[in-house]
Amino acid sequence: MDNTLLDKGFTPQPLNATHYRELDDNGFTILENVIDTAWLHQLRERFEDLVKSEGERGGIEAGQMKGVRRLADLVNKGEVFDDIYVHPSLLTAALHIFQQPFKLGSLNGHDPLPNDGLQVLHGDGPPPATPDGPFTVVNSMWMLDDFTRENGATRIVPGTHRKTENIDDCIDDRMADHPKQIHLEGPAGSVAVFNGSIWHGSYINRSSRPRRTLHCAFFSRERKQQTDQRAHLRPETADRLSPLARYILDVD
Ligand SMILES: O=C(O)CCC(=O)C(=O)O
Repeated sequence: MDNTLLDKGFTPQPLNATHYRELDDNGFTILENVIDTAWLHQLRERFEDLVKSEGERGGIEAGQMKGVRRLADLVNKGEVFDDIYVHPSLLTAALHIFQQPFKLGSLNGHDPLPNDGLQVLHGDGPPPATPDGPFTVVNSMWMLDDFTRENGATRIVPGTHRKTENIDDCIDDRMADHPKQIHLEGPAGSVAVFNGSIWHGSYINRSSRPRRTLHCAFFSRERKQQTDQRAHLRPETADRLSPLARYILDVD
């Protein structure tokens, strides 16, 4: 447990036994109905506004990808994103995986364009030193659209979060389908939480529809953030942050 998290105002929101088992055994779980309809519309609207206003610069703070509409540093790009990285169920799931203090690594957006979006299988963090950890990255996928196999729902290889080998020593072609991969499918408004060491990747969007998501990633506290929140923090963001948000962002 991280007592500072509690001191700063975090109230754990216990998940059901299936979620904990899936996080432990498979390396991921899907929480449904996290985003209500009104919030979902606001998030989609802001996603589209930012894609339009940022144009070719979209995602540049964290990394752009051909064939994918990307956004980055969303902490500083709208109040509508404030409740994501302090969401009680998300923090509860993250703490269950980490078992140590953690902070936000980055909050980004990702939408594979039709007939594009295939990404190499990868882990977001290094393989753990032992199959039981310690784990240093937890990621989450906030589904702004229904995630289906057809529109490029993320592929993921269950159980690989416990592999201590480097992925390149296990797979010759990381673009190819993996025989054990499955897809993170779920209705819009769901949040998939996964151990960052698991092998996963964005998949081809074979539909003509968007497959928008927000990636809210946490890193163990000693790691360097993908987005340095102290450097990026805008005054208007700082003005509305709770003590818990400041701790998660590591801006003090
Ligand atoms: O949005 C997805 O399907 C996964 C993207 C991903 O893993 C990444 O950008 O590193």
